[in-house]
Amino acid sequence: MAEKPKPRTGGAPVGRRAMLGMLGAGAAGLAAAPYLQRGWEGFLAKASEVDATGLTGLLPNPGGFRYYSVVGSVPHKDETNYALTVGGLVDKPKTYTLDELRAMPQTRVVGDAVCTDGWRVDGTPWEGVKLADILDDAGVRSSGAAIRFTCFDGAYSESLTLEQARRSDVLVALNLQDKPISHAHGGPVRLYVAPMYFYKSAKWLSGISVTDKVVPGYWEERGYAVDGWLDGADRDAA
Ligand SMILES: Nc1nc2c(c(=O)[nH]1)N[C@H]1C(S)=C(S)[C@@H](COP(=O)(O)O)O[C@H]1N2
Ligand SMILES: [Mo]
Repeated sequence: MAEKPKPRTGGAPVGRRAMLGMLGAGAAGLAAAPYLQRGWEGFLAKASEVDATGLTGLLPNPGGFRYYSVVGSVPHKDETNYALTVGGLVDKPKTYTLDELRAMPQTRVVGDAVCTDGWRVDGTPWEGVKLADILDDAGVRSSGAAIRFTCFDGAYSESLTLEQARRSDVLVALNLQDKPISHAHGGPVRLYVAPMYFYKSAKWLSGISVTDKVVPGYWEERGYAVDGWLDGADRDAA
């Protein structure tokens, strides 16, 4: 698979050592900030906001995950302002609040997170609403063939075929490792597509639109496979 080009905001690329130095300075500046209370993950999220190179994804993280975002800063959303809009080729377009998603039947999927950059976190429990249930509620029209996902970071997008989207191991996920998904991991709501590379699992999910054909997502427009199957995935599973 093609190597992921690291997003840049222009100017000369910053070397990894220089970047780590900048992070060190940033860490001192964070001492009085609430990020401290969020621990390592909060630090990584903040560091990434000040790191336009995206290289903070190279830092080790005790949880095994690395923080990715294609934009520098992402608004924080919670039950007071989160909304998931379902539309496109459906009979009943709908907008869900976070509380409405929490009140729906929850499914637990234990699966792997495998990034094309070479790191992985195996056997992680995710919980949330089956995407299939949301599609059933919306009433997908016969002309619908694929799903386009959009994100409140304002930049990322993803896609699945309708058949892939209806699998029982594809979640509109609310919990990760038995806790509400943190902002850094794409909370309060992200997609989790267990049988595919982790780039398919869009963070900060805000839109689900049924389309008549697959619209390639952010990384797919930049050379990634639209079908992101992991090696050994059961492609025919329901
Ligand atoms: N909105 C959004 N979703 C995203 C990404 C992103 O940059 N923005 N990166 C993808 C990639 S390549 C990976 S590996 C995972 C990383 O998830 P994490 O930051 O929770 O480890 O999110 C995926 N979903
Ligand atoms: Mo990734």
